[in-house]
Amino acid sequence: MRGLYAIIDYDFLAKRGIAPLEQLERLLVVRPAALQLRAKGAGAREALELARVMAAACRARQVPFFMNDRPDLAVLAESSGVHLGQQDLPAREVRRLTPRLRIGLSTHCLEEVEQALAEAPDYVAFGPVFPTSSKRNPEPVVGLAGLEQAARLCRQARVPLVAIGGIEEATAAEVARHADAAAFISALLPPGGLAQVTAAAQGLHLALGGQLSEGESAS
Ligand code: 3NM
Repeated sequence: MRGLYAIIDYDFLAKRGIAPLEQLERLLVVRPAALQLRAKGAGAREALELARVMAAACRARQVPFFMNDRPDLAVLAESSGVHLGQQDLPAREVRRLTPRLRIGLSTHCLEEVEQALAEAPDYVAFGPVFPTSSKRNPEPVVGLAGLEQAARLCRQARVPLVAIGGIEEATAAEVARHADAAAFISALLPPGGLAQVTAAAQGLHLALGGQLSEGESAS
């Protein structure tokens, strides 16, 4: 996993009157390292419908698709995996439900990183690295110094590290010195709106050391 981990945030987009599938198309052009649907404000039926479309589109591009929070929806949508927060089902319970899903675990301090690594997840997400306004009640900022410490633990365990929270193109290269990938919400929807999504995603993916897919240019 190297480069851009794109998050499509249902609530963030709804506030701006943008349909999640419109952002999806523009992100997939870049072939990010992974893509997640975060749909905290959507009902289960709507979230499932969206996840099904997204999972299929991601599969066609060979982009791993992760459903946030909900292993049941992840299975039904035939997702690659599920991203679990500290309040969601534990990884070992999800594995009892299904051994098929890849599992990403969200962490916010080194103790949580250690606990997460003990579950042998497919990746660990760690943040917020910088202040963010895209999450309600975010945990304290961990900074680049915290990220560096988390990276040491993840490297030892050979588990990919995804940095998250307040990261922008200007800080992406520095983040990539420690993390394998970085996740974004707001930087994927610049002030120019949908028209700038692909360019923003490309810039972030390249700054993180991700590779552009065949036929794409960095222009
Ligand atoms: N989780 P932006 S920070 C969804 O620290 C989320 O676990 C975080 O959005 C964590 O790129 C965050 O706009 C928000 O800051 C990421």
